[in-house]
Amino acid sequence: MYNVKVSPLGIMENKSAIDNWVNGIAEQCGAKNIHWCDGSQKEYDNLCDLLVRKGTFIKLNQEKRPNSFACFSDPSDVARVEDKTFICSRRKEDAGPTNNWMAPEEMKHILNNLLTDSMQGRTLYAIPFCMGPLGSPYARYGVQVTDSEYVVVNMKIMTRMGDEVMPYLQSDNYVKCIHTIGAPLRPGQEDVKWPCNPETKYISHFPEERMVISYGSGYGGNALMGKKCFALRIASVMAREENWLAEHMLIMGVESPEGEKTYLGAAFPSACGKTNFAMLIPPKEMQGWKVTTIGDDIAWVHIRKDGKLTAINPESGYFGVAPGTNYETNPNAMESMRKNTIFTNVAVTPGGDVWWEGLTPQPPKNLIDWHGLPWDPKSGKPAAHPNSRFTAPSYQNPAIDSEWDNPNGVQIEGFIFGGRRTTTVPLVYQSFNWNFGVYLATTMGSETTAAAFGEVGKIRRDPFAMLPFMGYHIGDYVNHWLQFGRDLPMTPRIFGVNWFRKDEHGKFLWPGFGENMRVLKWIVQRIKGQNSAIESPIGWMPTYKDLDWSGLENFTKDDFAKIMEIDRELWKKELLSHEELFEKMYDKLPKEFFFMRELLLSSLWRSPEHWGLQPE
Ligand code: SAT
Ligand code: MN
Repeated sequence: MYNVKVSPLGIMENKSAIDNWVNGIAEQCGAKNIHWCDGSQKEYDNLCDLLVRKGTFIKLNQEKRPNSFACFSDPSDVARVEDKTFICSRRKEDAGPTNNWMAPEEMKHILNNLLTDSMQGRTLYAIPFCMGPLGSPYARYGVQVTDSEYVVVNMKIMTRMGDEVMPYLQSDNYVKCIHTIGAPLRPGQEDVKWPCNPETKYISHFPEERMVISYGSGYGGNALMGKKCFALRIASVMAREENWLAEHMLIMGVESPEGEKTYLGAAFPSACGKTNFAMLIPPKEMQGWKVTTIGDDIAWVHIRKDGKLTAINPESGYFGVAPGTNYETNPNAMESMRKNTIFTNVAVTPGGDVWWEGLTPQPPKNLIDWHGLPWDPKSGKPAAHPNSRFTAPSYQNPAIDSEWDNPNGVQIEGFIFGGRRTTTVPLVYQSFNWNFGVYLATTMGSETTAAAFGEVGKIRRDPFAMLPFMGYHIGDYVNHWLQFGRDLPMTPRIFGVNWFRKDEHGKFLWPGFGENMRVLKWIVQRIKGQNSAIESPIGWMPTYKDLDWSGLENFTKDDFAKIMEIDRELWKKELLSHEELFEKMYDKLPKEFFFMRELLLSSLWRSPEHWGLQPE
């Protein structure tokens, strides 16, 4: 192995091993030339200009959206492709029952053929990048090669990249990320606005080699490989080996009126409002409470020397869902994307601004839809794609936490897990202990959303909101969480939430958004031992009086009883359906889980009078 030294000037003395790797790929892929990204603003501006010239980017109105761009993807390339995402571990059983698996040699054989000459007529960009604050003991490094300028400029927002990373990069400490859109440009052939391979896509992870090869897609988690490919799938494998956690979690700070700060990690599946929650603005009646953002999507959690947990956000930007975002639902996100932002698959107004469903009650006239065509409001089709996104730098978030770039991370005192559940699951409850919390998170269910290609609205078990992002066997992952807890002198508290419960008429029972602060306050107070709860069959729950209702007095005790209701028959069914997941991971299912399920089931048989559930 090469040992690369860092000179006092901070310039890597020898990057030839990495150079060789990049040059080899460029040669195989038949790239026209190689561009090592320096990460400068000038480089970013030049690439955006190039994308405008190519017709990929539309430069937005400079007054309304300074230095911002919109683009429309190919209709085949609008979300992650889970059926084309593979974990190519050497042994099939290491990928587990929830991942697609292919033997590394077999996948490499396929990719070898596909990669050959795949970048013809295009520039190969080499992006050295860092996940986490530069120089942090918890940061990890990567080099992505790509033939997509769109990917380079998005990576510039989402990661620390370019020259500043070079001093930390060593030939044996980086994750190899190979990306091609799979659309070679033959001589004389005209380029399209969103080149990709509409037929063939492979997002392939080789965990043992710390390598990812992504072919055929230019969009989101398929192509911005620092995100799900590295920071979750590959990092989850590293984390298990090195005893830490790589999680699909936002990290938020909650400050009380007394100035006491509590940091929490919260996991929700894609497109269930993590960005909104991470940027929450409390209702004005809850004076003095404040929420600040460390991250909105991914958390890397480590055990400190004192046994407490610390977390960093490996990313430096937001790749947030646009539809539904507005000045009411998420003013901080709106401010974050006021300038220096890339919009993908939103609609564009004649005045050069952007629009999506839910931005304003009435759509502006003469919109261009996400297909790049004039939009007919009567068509019944949305103007913006349901998974349209904004890519915006973290530092533009008015609610950014002062510690967000702290190399030492922030101390995590609690975890929240939540899915999108129309029925059954109450607004909030606290697990009896760490193990029950792991059970809760493992059996978490959610209705599917547009963030992944496929049917929307079906319930699927999504353990820890990690199902699409697991780099190894789900059973090993759950056991890792249990073991992790055993290593902690004091385990953080674990909570379940559900903002999405509906009444029998299909109406949401909870107003959501800023009002979630009421739930958060109870959570923080529980962590600090400052608020009460009653025992229910599934965990500790607040009664009506335990929550702060100032400003939401029209939410009655009856409403609360409804949203907190534990329907015994539904819960018996719920527990039975856990079987389906357990059966899948049977060989690795922690033995604790059988007993916990039995315990939960048996407490459902207790009569309601004993739950103390009546709101007093
Ligand atoms: O496309 S991404 O994976 O980046 C977004 C998401 O699904 O959370
Ligand atoms: Mn996500």
